[in-house]
Amino acid sequence: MIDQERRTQLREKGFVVVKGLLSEEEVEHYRGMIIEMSGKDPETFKSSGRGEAGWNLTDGVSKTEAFWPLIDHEGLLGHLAELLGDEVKYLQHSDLQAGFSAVSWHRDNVHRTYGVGRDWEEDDEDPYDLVRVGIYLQSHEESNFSLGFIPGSHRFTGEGSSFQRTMNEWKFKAMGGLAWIGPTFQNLTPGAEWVPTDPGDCIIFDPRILHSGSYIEALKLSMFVGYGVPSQHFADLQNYYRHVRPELGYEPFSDELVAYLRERDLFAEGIEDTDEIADAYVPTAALRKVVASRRAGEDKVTAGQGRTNMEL
Ligand SMILES: O=C(O)CCC(=O)C(=O)O
Ligand SMILES: [Fe+2]
Repeated sequence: MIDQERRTQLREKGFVVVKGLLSEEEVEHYRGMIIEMSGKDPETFKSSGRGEAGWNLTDGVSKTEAFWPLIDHEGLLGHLAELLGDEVKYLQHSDLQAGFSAVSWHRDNVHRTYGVGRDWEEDDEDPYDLVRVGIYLQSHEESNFSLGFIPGSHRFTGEGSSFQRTMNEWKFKAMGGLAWIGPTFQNLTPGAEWVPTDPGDCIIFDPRILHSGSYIEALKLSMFVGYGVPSQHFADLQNYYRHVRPELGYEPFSDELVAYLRERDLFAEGIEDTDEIADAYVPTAALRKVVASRRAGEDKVTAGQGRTNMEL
């Protein structure tokens, strides 16, 4: 059943925080698996910035059966039903991350230029009912990690004139660039709301909202999953990651995952595959090459040149 107050928060502000979604046992279970897969050692990990490069397995939850219980986690599905209703399906937009923090302001959706493209066209008939869910497994005290948001930056119809808001977008682009210099610049971003996270905490957000990870001082471990109510927006986001951004290494769902989702009524039926989405954001060719080679574990950047992670 929809909880109108929380739904309004998601729609107006762009994110909702669920403290302690996972139990201590679940946190330990998922932590152990990510540490093993990533080869990252919490004892020796060097912080982001000029520290060690992070590990990010794109679409890691869909690709790794041991993580599927997260997809139909009862508590999480309960929150999603309150926010988006009973028609929620699993959306192919996932990640497993260790020591990875995307430290510049960015969006995770298809149309990343504010107001351009159909992600920004929504009405009561065709709402943008998609969310990205981040679940964190490390303490704030140790890692100093917070996820930052610019509240309201996901809606074209939000507060302020469209001219004012377009100017604002340029400001955040500039701030995004400055954030690469270091945490002091990142902390100067006006209007940002920073959400500190502790083990098992979950943040449910609109993929269009401007957000940024903070710099980290210890190994950060996180898992991302996507959900939504099937629509053109849903099809666009799935096709975007699967077909428009091949350098990210998304693959079609395995037959086993499709069966797993169908058994739980979480599979979005009938989405047609396409690699053509007008106005979709694509990084420069050079950036795509870096992303692809990092994904393949061929990162040749040497220590001292800066190991800060980029957004995808
Ligand atoms: O650093 C974080 O936890 C945020 C990561 C992020 O924004 C992303 O993976 O898209
Ligand atoms: Fe992101």
